[in-house]
Amino acid sequence: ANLSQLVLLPKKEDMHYCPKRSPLLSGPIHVSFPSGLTLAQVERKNPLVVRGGRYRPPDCEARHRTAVIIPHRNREQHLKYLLYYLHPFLQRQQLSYGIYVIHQAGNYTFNRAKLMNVGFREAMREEDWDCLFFHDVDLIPEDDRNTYTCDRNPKHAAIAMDKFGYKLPYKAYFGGVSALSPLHYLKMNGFPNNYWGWGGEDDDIGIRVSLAGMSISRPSLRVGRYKMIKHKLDEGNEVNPKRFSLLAKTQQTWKLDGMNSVVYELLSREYLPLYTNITVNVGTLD
Ligand code: BGN
Repeated sequence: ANLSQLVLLPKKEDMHYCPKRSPLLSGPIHVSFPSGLTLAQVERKNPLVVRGGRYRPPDCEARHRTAVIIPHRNREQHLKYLLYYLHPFLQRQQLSYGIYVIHQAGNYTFNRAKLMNVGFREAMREEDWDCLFFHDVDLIPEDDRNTYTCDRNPKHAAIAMDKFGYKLPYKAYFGGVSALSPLHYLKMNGFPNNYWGWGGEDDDIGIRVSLAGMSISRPSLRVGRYKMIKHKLDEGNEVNPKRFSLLAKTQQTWKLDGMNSVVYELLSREYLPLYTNITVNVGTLD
């Protein structure tokens, strides 16, 4: 036999792994928002998704286990469209995955970053995920070569959003969709808990990445494309006037405030057909 062929043969125990590059990828996705779409239709289109929004490829062993964490309140329409696109997208990438929606109970000011900390803890409690995607509910990926797996450094995935003309709005931008391994997440003490309302928390997270000695990895502009579902600024998520002063102090606060200090009350955990719904009381600014 040809020696080089023998050497290149996969090891027996690796035989069943999915290929390194999924043969199911199709590249650019045309994103539109069909009116009248229902969650029941999304369920029917994804027969292999099981309780809690989990999936594993049917005919090979996934190389990656990714949890998608989506902070949420009063955005049922956005969530429906995101699930409609995200489930088939992740399946084409041959990932083993789970989708977690972290729902902030009550009407107090929204706290996106703290909900991410809750999502991290509650997802890791259930399974040994090797990558977490922190995902805004209103961003739809437009190219399935934007793989939902982690890099050696924290990854900013939403680098080309339609509302910013498909380029970064500024160099340090870390908002929208980002991907961190559990090790990355703990190294930077997770995300801040004290940003209430819109703005700044993503910049804080970006600063934490570098304070923890890591850098930001990014996909190419060609594949890191997202369409944002248009909406008005939500009630209960007003622009946070404290964001500038909080950001100026990140260097002093990141080790004290974050994953090591997050306090919340878990109200419910529901295993729905398309996602795990975690409802939480994150408290108020004291
Ligand atoms: C920035 C916001 C981000 C937001 C982006 C894109 C702040 C902090 C003061 C500089 N940062 O200006 O949170 O994601 O715009 O909209 O407001």
